[in-house]
Amino acid sequence: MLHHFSLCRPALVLAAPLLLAACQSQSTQQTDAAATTPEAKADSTGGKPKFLSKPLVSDIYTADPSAHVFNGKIYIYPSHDIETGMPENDKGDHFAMRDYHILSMDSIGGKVTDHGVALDTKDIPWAGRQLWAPDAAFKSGTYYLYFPVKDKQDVFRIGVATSSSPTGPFKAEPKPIEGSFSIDPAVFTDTDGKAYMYFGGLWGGQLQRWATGKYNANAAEKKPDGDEPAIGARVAQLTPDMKQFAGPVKEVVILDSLGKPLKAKDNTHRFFEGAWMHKYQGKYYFSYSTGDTHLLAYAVGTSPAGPFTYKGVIMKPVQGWTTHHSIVEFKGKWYIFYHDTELSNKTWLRNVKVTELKRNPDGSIVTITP
Ligand code: FUB
Repeated sequence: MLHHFSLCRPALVLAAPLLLAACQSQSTQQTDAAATTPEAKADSTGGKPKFLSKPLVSDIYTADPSAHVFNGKIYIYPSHDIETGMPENDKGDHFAMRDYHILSMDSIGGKVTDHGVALDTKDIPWAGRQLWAPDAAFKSGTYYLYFPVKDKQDVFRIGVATSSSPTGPFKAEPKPIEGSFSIDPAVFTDTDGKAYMYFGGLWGGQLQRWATGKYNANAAEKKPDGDEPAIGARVAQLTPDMKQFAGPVKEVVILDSLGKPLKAKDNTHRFFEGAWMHKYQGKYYFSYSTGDTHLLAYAVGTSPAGPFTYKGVIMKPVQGWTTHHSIVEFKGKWYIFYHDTELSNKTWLRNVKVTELKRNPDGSIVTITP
């Protein structure tokens, strides 16, 4: 991940002093998203709102929302952004998150509950720093929280923690998932009950350091950028206990309309970070962030491990450098959860949002302007 303000959309000035003490609160807070978030700002060229949706919560900063429906209710597993004063750099050191808060809502547009701290870095035995984008899954009475964090050698690994409640608290396994690396785990359980983890992220997410299968700390952060195939996300099936990889880690291949793998230099289409999988009418929709071109894109395939054929843009750039999303069906409609920086206008202090995801009759996704 890299953060060039010159690449960001025009800055908005929005004063939103947050109660930072509340960020550390472990108590349950109720927030009426519609009532407490700032009003959308009018565009200077007309009366059109500047933002499509409002932040779901405004008393803490949240990002990277992974949404799931458990027991008829929506649960959101986001990153918890905080201000630590770490200087901004190309490795994303300023994303120095330390814990997770889980959010829930009974309905879209209804009250959002912040369930307080569900997992803290200090309770992960192998963790060093930077608790980035998580995901969750449920199987046989247990909720699983998957999280990327740098280990004590400053290498991103993916861990798993369990709870009997969707909101935690979660207890971390003593070691990271064997063979895991990089960031942004997204766990998808297919209709046959098999579960898969998609993961990986370029640049600050360290995926390029694993090109040979072994860790190379000296790999160039922004290469390859030429005619060679793009670096793909990774996918691995999970063991029945959901705590390990059941088989080899494979690369997710995205093909262009001619059936050729996307090239590394094709940064408006290729995978960068933030993978997500959902199934619609028997097809597998692999969606992701294009990173330095700030798009959410998708590709479709007939198998959970791919290959997938690039189909289009789900969402145009948001305010802020990073784009990260999840897609979930709730009461017959599809929704996309995403983030931007409406509350802070700082790339590392984000806020999660939701809007409806619409499709054309052929299953293609209608592009959203956020
Ligand atoms: O939140 C930290 C990182 O920023 C995530 O892991 C990426 O997907 C990007 O959103």
